[in-house]
Amino acid sequence: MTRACVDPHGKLGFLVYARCMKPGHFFLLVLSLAACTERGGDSFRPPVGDAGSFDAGQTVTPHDAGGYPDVQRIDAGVCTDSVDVVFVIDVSSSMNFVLEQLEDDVGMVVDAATELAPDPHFGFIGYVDNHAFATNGALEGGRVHTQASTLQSAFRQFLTTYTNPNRNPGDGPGGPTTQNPICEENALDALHAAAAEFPWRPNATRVIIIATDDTFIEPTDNYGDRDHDGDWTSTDYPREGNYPALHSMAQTIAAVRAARARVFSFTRLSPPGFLSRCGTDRRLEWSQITNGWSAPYNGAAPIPDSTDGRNFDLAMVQSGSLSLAATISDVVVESYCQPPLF
Ligand SMILES: [Ca+2]
Ligand SMILES: [Ca+2]
Ligand SMILES: [Ca+2]
Repeated sequence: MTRACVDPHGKLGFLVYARCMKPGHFFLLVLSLAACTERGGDSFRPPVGDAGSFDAGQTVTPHDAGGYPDVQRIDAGVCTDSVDVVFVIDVSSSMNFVLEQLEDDVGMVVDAATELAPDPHFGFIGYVDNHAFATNGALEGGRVHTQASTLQSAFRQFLTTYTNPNRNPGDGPGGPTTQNPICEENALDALHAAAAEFPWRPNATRVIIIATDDTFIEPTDNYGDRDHDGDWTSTDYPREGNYPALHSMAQTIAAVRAARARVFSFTRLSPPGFLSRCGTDRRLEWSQITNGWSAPYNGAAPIPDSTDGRNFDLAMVQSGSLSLAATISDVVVESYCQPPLF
């Protein structure tokens, strides 16, 4: 006899057997059936909160579905979540390859999400030392994209308008160029905006994807203060400007958690070679570019770990050994109908 938990979308969650039952096996079967009953087809997909790699043979811990008004699991056999995914992308000048890969392949992500549930919603925030939503989408004043084509246009437009001339997205297309005096980029305020300002739907599985090759600073520091002297008005290269860090990492994580979203990040696990490094000064050491993503930041657990997400190696994306779109599709599928553990 073979029993299977089948989720509402037809995926086999797990297989159990009981042909010649020994007492211990029978106990296992009872546990398995109980899990099927309690959690429907989701029960045996591995949780996505582990920052490490998956082990197909690992013991799976059921997710806690309770306690949040927008997470309905009354009938655990039926999950009717929609899918909301926001891309938060560092569009500073070393990040061309990410925008180009997304422009080429984001259709794969849209297709994977559509397979989970019809009508997925997407957003895109580009950031350097400040940020902006791409507003050429179909809904909600353009912040919500419903198809690959408008996302592709937005990735290309940000590449041309902000990445290549070193312009900050929050300054708009007419903002000053060559405006990025320290290497750290303002991921926190961009993530905070994704959490707090994207029009998430009440019953959506919510995923935030961030890609960056550096760490960030916190209030009351200022991204435009090149030499950290409390003034940001020097106009010699690399020009200063007033780009205050507005949210701490703790505030940003709190906002993501309040939005019931997960953050999956693509970041470097070690500093780039000398010739590939950001050419300006920096606040934190090169060895600290992992901080907040795959390593603690001022002693606090990194953002993906704190939001039931996971970090991936951006260097592998750059070298072509990890597909950005396939990996994003995978984490969206893994997250679907799995209430985040926090
Ligand atoms: Ca940069
Ligand atoms: Ca910067
Ligand atoms: Ca200064």
